Amino acid sequence: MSTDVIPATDRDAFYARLAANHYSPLWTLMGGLGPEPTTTLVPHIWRYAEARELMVEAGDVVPLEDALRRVLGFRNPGSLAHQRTGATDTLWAALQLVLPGEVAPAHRHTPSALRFIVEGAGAYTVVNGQRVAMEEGDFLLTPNGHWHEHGHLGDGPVIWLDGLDSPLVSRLNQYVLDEEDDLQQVDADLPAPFVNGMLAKHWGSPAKVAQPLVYKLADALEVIEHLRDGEGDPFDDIVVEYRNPISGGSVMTTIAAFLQLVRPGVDTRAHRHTHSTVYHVVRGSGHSVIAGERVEWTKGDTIAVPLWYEHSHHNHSSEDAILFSYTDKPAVEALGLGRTAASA
Ligand code: GTQ
Ligand code: FE2
Repeated sequence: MSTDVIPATDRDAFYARLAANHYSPLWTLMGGLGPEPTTTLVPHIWRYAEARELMVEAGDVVPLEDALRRVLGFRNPGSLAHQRTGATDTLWAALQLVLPGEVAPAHRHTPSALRFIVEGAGAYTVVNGQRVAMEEGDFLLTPNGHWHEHGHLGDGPVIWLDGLDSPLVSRLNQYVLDEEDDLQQVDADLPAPFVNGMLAKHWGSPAKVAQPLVYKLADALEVIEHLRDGEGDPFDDIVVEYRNPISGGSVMTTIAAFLQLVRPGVDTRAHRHTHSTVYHVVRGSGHSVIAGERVEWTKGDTIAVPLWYEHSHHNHSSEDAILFSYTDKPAVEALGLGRTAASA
């Protein structure tokens, strides 16, 4: 082995030969890596007043036959031109509008989906043959692989927040979609007690749904009420997790979901973590401080906190502030990448 210095041009020629023959010299690839996770994405708030107006306009501009699903995704302002990002690197967030009489046809996909109903009444979703009514404040699940379609038998628009792990699933090259022209056969005898219970028909065909698909706001608020006078979590105040009662774990393999009360007068401590979060304001108003910037929020607003951004929540009003949120924490932890740091 020679100890002579190799001229740079020879080195360039060598690198060109490596590339031409499909080799990667690791020592040229380590730039930009350091002890902290990084993302081009930024914290952002989509205000309901604006989003709702655009959503209603989409209702005029695009008939549902054309759109199939009238969904306005919240695209993170830090997304690169052709990047399939959502609100965060891993989580999609969107508003969806269904007008009376419309039907969004049946399909299934590998991303898991959740919905939080923001306004309106009379819409429903059918998940693996089970029809589930959508009422304001309901939290609904469409775990991956489950057939689903949406319809609306009532009056007036129904708008909900969609949350999916589709950016994560896309990065894994695993976004697979099956579409049907026909609507699903609705199982009249699948019992409604899947709503916050686990009574399933035992004879005949096996249950097509293995976990509850709906969680009512009133039930979650009741639990929060029991906890209100306690100490609360330093970073989130009074927070409860929607759980899968069968596994005891998160509602879906990749996504965990929460409802929290930030009590009047509360300032939570700041922290950051390697999972990212989408918050949606259910009631009241307040502000968060994200990476040192104050973000005021009120009912209907949706806020993205990409991974590793420091954040805290504040309610300086005299009313309760209720936030719904979901994260990719179960996915991040399953990969062994979970990490949290409290701020001083
Ligand atoms: O309603 O099934 O926001 O498939 C994105 C993809 C909603 C849905 C979204 C979807 C849906
Ligand atoms: Fe879907």
